[in-house]
Amino acid sequence: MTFTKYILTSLMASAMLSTFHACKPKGAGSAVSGDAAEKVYVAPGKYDEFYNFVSGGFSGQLSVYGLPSGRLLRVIPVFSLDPEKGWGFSEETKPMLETSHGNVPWDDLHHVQLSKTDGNYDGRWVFVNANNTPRIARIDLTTFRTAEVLELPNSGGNHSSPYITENTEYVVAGTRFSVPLDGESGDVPINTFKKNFRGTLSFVSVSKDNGNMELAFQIETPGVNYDLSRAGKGTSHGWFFFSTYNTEQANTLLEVNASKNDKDFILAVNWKKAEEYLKAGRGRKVTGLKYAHNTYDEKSHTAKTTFNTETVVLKAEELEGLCYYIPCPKSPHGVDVDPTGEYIVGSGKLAAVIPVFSFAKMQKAIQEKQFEGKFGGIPIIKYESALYGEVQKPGLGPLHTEFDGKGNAITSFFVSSELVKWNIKDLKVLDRTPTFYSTGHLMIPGGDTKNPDGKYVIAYNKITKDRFLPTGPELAQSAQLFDISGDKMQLLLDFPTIGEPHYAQAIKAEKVKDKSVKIFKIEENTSPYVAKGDKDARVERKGNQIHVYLTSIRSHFMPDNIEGVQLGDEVYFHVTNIEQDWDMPHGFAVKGAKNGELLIMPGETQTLKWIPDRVGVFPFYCTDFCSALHQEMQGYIRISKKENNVPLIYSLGTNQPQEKTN
Ligand SMILES: [Cu+2]
Repeated sequence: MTFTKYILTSLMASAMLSTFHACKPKGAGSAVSGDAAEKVYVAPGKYDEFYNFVSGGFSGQLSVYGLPSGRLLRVIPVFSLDPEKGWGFSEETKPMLETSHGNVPWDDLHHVQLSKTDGNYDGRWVFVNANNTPRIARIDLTTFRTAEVLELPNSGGNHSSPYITENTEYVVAGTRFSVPLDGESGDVPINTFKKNFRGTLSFVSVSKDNGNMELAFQIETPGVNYDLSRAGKGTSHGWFFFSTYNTEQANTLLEVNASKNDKDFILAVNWKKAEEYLKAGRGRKVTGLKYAHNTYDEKSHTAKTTFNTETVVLKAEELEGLCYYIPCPKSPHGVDVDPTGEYIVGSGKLAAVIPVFSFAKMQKAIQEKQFEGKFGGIPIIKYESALYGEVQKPGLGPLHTEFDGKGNAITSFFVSSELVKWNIKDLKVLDRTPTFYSTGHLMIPGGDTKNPDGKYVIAYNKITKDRFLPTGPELAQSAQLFDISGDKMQLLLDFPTIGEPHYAQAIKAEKVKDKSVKIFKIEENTSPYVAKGDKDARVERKGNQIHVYLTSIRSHFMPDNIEGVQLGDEVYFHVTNIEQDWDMPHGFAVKGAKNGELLIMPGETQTLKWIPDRVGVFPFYCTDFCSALHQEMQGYIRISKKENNVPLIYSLGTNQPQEKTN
């Protein structure tokens, strides 16, 4: 087996090398045809047609591009500190990074899912996953800011996530790493994987009114690795499909030991049935857990963390009709459902074919019990009984498939570094085009919905040797845009990305753009630290805490001279931006602060904590260029020795009150 694996590995390696060599001669020069520039040119002052939400991978953030131009519009901080926006640095945003492990300042953001109504994007929210410390975040598309983060218990690497059902009933997360469950002792020998390690699938409900997430239930399964997943839709609505690997249940040298089986599984879950079992009280209540739920309130402009302690677990092997395995060659990555919901495509990253399963055949097989035994107590449907057919000789290393809405699928191939278009009905390959290089995920706008917009496909490439000007040892990973409106895919554009672009989604701009919040109304600001106008601006001492209630407006802070603070004090700058004008944030920074800046939107209050470490006079200033007199937007705070007689005073413009200050 090991020998076969090594042959396979070297075969792949040589295929990858030959891909590089084979592709280079027909590289950028010849791969781009004459009208490409015209097709991606968005004239100055014009808007793009799509918003493209792209995973930032190990940056922990989400980036937003315009399509077709590839212009970077915004980086939305989610799981990682972002000094540019003060995310995780202001007192108000710190709770958003809270977890059962404490404040975690980073994560690995892989997948992006736009909220759906009736199987189509509704433009309300984007959900993203944290792969390292398992979490799901919800970004509000009126503010383009992270509104909520929910930690997941009983999970070890939240990779198969955050996939969404047809009406955003649930955001679903399968654990990448099986682990001993949180409620039980995890202090077990690692080589007891088969006995003690379990896989969990988390179903997180989403409120239709405000998007709030709650962990509704988890399904406990045998210990395997979950990779990706997709909800059924249309005819298969009510089902969820998860790709698994390491069905060998290895706990060491997975590159060999988890690649032994010819087939792993797609796990089909009947989540409507799960709801019935829950109602019937068949779930097991698990207590003594700890997982964080962080929410950001745009009225108080403040995040809070609550810790949950319970969940309900359904044990798959004990509940008939809940789960079925479908064999799938070989270590599948993508499991993708076509726009009708009838066809389920498995992309085995070590497989030589692409299997397409039929939902109708699968249902028939279940009814007729066409099983080939069980795995961990869960029935395995016979491969042929669920199979619609195989795409033959598609390429090497299929990873992920999306749909063009015209009866075709496009699959990305990492090893042979290409996109391959094939017909869903007759499974014939129609077209193939090289990518530069080694594509992971691909994306068609709406490509996982009932109504894809089959105009473009984007390949998200892992390797970009020779595509951009050299920038030292590391080169930006890239997005590569192709026109798919004709029979042949046409390369249009490369653009660099932030971190590692795993998955991405794109939505028509008109579904989002008119809902954009432009300011926060100052009269609706309920922050306990707001200063709604200069009359509220003040400095107060509470023990060793100094609370500075600052207002900012073009082009001054009120107050801008502060004295009477002493070493040992903690200073809290509560800055309210009292502007009520779109695109008019102010920043705030103070010398020596072991912190980021604040970036405060119009009508918002944010707080910077600063512990002075020496005596002196310290300037603070606005960091975001706001007016012709931005350079004048500054102030001073004086720090005196402990036990002095400098009174606490503050002023703007008047040097009042005229206290004597030694
Ligand atoms: Cu300013």
